[in-house]
Amino acid sequence: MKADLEAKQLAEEIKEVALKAGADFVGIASANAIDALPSIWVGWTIQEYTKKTTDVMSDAKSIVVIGYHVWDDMLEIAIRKGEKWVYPGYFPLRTLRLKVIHHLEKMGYKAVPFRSVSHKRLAQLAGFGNFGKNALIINPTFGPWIRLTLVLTNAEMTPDKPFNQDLCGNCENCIKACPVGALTPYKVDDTKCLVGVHLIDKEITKYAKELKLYEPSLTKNSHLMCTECQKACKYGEEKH
Ligand code: B12
Repeated sequence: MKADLEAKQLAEEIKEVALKAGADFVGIASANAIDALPSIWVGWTIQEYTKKTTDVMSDAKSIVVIGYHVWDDMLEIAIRKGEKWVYPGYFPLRTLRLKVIHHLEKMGYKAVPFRSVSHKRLAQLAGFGNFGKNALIINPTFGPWIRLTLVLTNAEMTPDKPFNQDLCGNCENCIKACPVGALTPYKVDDTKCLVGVHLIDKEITKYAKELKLYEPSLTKNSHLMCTECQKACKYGEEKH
């Protein structure tokens, strides 16, 4: 009973820390809940199966899921740096994650960034939204305009309830809106998605016209990433 109360209080405290630091919402998922799901191959970025929490921390108990609202297209900027791309719109997430990590460490817990896992699955488990036909997590208030980061910890915290409502229903606006036909319900073809094309194709000739139309270039090395599938979503419109 006492342990339950402590877990609840700690969850509240951590949420407050992240919200005060500028997060738009925060949720808790239990390590057991994500470990119960089968691992999936994430060849795109990490070339391996998603990790179990215990592969990263032997006594892992909870994951703090942090959500950040993309309120303006400028946060979709991608800037080429040599062979690599940097995404300044994602920088605030690092600060938010660090604040949570420092707070947990000060309390004597272990806390590390959790990368090798599906962020979208964790967001659904932490109650942020449903996995939509645009292959993104859709939050009832912010729609798909959210970005995610995770902290794995051995602190016991009361988990939030998973989001189990279907927000998409019969709507297929995102699928129709994709200028290159990269979406089929719940799946993005990374060889077609304009955001992905930059990363796999150095020449980028096949979709040159679409890139010009949907990914405006601001400077020699930068462009705004395509957001057509997000714009088409009926959730979060008025917030963006
Ligand atoms: C690589 C990558 C891409 C690749 C796509 C590769 C792919 N096939 O997923 C490309 C470059 C195309 C891409 C594009 C974009 N991405 Co991206 N991407 C990632 C990244 C780094 C890894 C995803 C990955 O490896 N996927 C591989 C598949 C196998 O895993 P998965 O997508 O997580 O989930 C699959 C399975 O779990 C399965 N599944 C089966 N049952 C269930 C049940 C549930 C509930 C769930 C959730 C899933 C699920 O279906 C899923 C799709 O196949 C993640 C961050 C991360 N580490 O998770 C961001 C991430 C998914 N991307 C994100 C975003 C925002 C985008 C873009 C909008 C670009 C942008 N502005 O940042 C576009 C949108 C395109 C689209 N409509 O999906 C956000 C999503 C936020 C949200 N609202 O959901 C993430 C989480 C980044 C972040 N830190 O916030 N992305």
